[in-house]
Amino acid sequence: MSKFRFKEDFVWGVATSSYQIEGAAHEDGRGESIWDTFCRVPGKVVKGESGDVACDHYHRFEEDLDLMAELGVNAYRFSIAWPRVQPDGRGAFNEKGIAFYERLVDGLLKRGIQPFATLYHWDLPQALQAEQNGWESRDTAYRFADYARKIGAVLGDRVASIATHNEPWCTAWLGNATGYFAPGNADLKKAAHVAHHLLLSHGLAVQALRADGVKAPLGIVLNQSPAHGATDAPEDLAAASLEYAKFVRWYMDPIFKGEYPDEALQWYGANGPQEVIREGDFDIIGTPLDFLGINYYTRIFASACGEKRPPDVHGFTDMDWEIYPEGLTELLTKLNAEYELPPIFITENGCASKDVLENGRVQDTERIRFYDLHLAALSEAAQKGVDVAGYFAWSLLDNFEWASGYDKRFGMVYVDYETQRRTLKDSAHWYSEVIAEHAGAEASR
Ligand code: GCO
Repeated sequence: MSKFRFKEDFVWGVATSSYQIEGAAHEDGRGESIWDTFCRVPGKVVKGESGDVACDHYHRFEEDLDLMAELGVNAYRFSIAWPRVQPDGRGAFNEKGIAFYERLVDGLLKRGIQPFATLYHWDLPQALQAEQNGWESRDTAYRFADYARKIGAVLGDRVASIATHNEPWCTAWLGNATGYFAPGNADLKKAAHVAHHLLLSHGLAVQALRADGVKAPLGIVLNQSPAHGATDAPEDLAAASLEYAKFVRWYMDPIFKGEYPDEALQWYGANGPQEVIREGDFDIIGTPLDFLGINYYTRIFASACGEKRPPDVHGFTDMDWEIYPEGLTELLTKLNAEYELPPIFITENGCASKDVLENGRVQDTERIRFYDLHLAALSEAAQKGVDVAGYFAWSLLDNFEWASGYDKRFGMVYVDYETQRRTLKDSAHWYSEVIAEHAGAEASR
């Protein structure tokens, strides 16, 4: 009997992204991405690491597909590297790059695993950054729609869904307001302009794919958290409300309500998106979606007087992120009350932990506890009426954790980067049992 209650056709998956696992950064015609460039900037990535080799998934994808089949997942969320498909971000497409994703998708289908494709997981063709400052330029939104149409034409009849973007907040805020991620800008107005062009590109791509007759469900993936004040003092509650507006509503409101949240617009002031918003943009951005992907990791804990560490309720992950499963139930029920939502997939949830491979085994009990707590929280949200369609564990493999490099391990499968040997961790075996129990429970219901 499964202790988690989800609908019978619930999707059980694992997730990865192109730059974090593929490697083969200069192979078969792949163009440079802004992350290839960013990794070469001294000090930006721990130990100066990069995705040059990563998990060598480009060459080892059949083995990784077999691992997924062994896990018993019925879906796999992956991203397509735009520069592998269209090296310059415009013009010619790279047939070898496209062929890789056709082999990947066909390999999934052959194993009965549904392919959930993401068009953009941060690896913008460097040529677009060099020529027109990437997402700062409105034209890049139109380049993205052209790229989307190509993927729709080639894979649209084989993939189970297409998400336009993964976590536009990371691209806009971490990549352009803080400089922590590629391309490394630290300029609030650039971040607001980038966010608007990402949202516009999302809407343009959805409209173009629909116009081309692509049948795959279309959506977007947003990283979200509920926000709490460090205390009940009005100034802390106001700080939490503002952070929620900047992090969650900044993307949800344009897509589902046709406007930016006023609270956050006030905070941006002259650095807001007003200069780049054009007549009709919100009609494009608000094109109805078939699903919403939500990546959940933790809550926002806000204080009016700077950083405040949350109380230690369930502990902290190796990223020093608070483990807060209750936040997933709270977030989903709040969103469900405030927006007209399509079905929701949890497209990422997982934790980094200090995994040790010993005698061919990784006893990642902390990760099992993390998944157990969050699946219970998700099940509670489903019982409260949230239309929860599926769950993707982040991640299948240990992989390149962006500015943290390879030190932070999120995988259910341990990767020895010296040998590229994969080892299923205890959490992988646990996840397999959970999936089997759910299938059994549903069959007997
Ligand atoms: C994200 C990205 C992933 C990360 C994962 C852990 O959500 O930031 O989608 O690429 O690796 O979330 O940080």
